[in-house]
Amino acid sequence: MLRTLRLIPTLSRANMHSTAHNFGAAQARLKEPEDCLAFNAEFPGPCHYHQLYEESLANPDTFWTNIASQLHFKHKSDKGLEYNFDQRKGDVFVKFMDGSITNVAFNCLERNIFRGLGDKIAYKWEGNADGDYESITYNELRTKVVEFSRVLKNRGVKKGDVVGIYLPMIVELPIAMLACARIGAIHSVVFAGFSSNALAERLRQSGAKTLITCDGFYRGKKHIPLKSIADEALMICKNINHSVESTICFEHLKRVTATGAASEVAVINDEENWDNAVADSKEVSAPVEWCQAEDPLFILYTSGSTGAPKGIVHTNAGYMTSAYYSMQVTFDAKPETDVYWCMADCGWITGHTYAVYGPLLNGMTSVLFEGIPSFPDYSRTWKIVDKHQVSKLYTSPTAVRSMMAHPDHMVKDYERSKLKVIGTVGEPMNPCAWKWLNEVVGEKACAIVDTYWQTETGCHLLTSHHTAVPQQSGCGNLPFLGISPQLLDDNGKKIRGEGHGTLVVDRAWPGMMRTIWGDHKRFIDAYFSPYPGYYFTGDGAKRDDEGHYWVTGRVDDLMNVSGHLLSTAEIEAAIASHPMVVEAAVVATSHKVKGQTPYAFVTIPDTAKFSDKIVNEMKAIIRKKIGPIAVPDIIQFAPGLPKTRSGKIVRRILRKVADGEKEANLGDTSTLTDETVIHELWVNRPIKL
Ligand code: 6R9
Repeated sequence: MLRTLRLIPTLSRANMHSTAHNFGAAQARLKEPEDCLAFNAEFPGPCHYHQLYEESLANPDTFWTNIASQLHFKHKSDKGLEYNFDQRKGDVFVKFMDGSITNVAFNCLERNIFRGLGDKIAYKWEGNADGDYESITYNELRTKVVEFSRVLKNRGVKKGDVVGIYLPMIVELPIAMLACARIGAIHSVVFAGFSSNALAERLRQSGAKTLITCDGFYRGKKHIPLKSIADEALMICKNINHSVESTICFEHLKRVTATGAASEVAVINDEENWDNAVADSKEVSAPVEWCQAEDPLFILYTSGSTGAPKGIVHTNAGYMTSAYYSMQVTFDAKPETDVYWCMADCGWITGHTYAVYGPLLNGMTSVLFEGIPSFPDYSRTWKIVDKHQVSKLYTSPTAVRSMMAHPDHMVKDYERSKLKVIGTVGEPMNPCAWKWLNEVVGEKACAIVDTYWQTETGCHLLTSHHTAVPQQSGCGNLPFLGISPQLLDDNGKKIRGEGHGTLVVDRAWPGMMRTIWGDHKRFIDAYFSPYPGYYFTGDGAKRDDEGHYWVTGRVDDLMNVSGHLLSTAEIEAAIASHPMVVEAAVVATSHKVKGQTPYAFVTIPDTAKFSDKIVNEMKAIIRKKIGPIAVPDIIQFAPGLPKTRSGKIVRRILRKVADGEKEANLGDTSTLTDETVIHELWVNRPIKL
């Protein structure tokens, strides 16, 4: 029965019109379906990609509502996609199946149980310690979700309320998310690696009155006292006039093997304790809350280029449809036989769409991993792949780079014969990482699928689907079904055919964000004002003569560290809060494993000495305010910063210093107020060139 899930919308060819995209060359070379099978005969997938793609753009309403019809709606309206991307024509908005009524958690759980999947394993949980393992079936998961929905109801959480979730990768994380979805509450997951300040700021911004956390966890050998960090965040919340009324804390540490010394023992009051809360709410009724298609499902904060994080809002019907379908197509989902593993944390969008909603909507069995690829050693990933006979793996270039630095036997000692598709996300895939995945991990029998997308897009935008794009290193991506990307030049003019420009999208798709929580103006300013009529991704891209896209990186002031977006402004603000700092500028520099890493230039008063002590204090502030991931590898003393006459820091020059370029290769410096500061930057570089 599950096999019939892949839907091929039926549209008459006569209805199709050609799109503005230049796929001519690709199509000429790739005649479907025979030729695409030649690329990889083992993988069926959407061989008819080009035909499906044309259909998805020619008649999007039919295309998407046909897909949605495989999911459960209590009521279906006759609406499809409605949107306006051009603020000159009125408010910017996106809607899908407006007026329809559904529930995403019901679709993830009850719908699968009614289809006979109740005893199927939903999650195979691998703990941080090798040997800590648990599995949970769809029936059991539903029982836990209902239990926790009762807890939330008992705490007064109502439809439309925001619930903060601060948990590591344990089954209670999807349980808490699904319980929110079941009762129509809006979850706002905060990555468990974020600091108390970052958590407090997100709780305040989202208006969350309830916080779900756990006592602590181990990350490798390191004990993370999550409850103490959460308590600190609640204190900070009080100081910033936001009160969180209710905390629920899961006792996780008692069920795991300690892999290091516990730094602090959490204090959990009886009324905070998850198990007590479950016992106390047994009689509470928590039925499925039927939600409007456009009711918010969740908020997820992502870095903003001006510093303050943006609360991206996703809604029920559209997000559900895109998560369901993109999971199915990109990974060639075969729910009866697949064991799927998305290595991303649920604190990021990849964990939301491709570790929780996508796989559950498709009735998949997934691995949920609490640990890190380096613990107990770098063979852990492959040990898990072998143990669970993983067939589809979703990872990141940064994880791949960290693993490929170790001997091949750490992979080859483990069986990977079931592995068929390896997806990557977060950053561009570099050729040597691709080669390693292809040759060492996949032994040339796996499809390697780069996926480009964003928190804002909710689902894949560009992918190198292996049946549509030749499987070879350095191949670009094609748009996902229903996605219509464009490249714009510096004047905002569409680039036709080959070229390099700003990546935008000219029409809506169901799973895209709807607004920024509490700041619709910022939503318009950030994403729709730069190029009216287009969704602005913030990335640059090239398009080759075959219509393949190559994302080249951010065009704004964000950097991508190990697949996580960080704002330079946010790190600069943290450094500037050190009392000695006169001015700070942060740029991204390339890093062998992390892709990019922050590099800071700091000016202190002439009278003060730039010492290791000051540098360590600054690092501690960044760690506390943002989190360890944002700590620069190098904090360099800069007697002055290069500035334009209008006072704008010229980061182009700072990037050159950080990248270790020779002083002579500076480019034009004529717009600087004081050219003498430049030489000083090279003189003060801690690693001499
Ligand atoms: C899913 C996710 C989004 C930003 C995005 C871009 C970068 C993501 C990429 C990629 C090149 C890929 N990015 N995937 N760049 N190739 N395959 O990562 O969401 O955390 O919001 O980051 O990440 O710069 O704009 P998010």
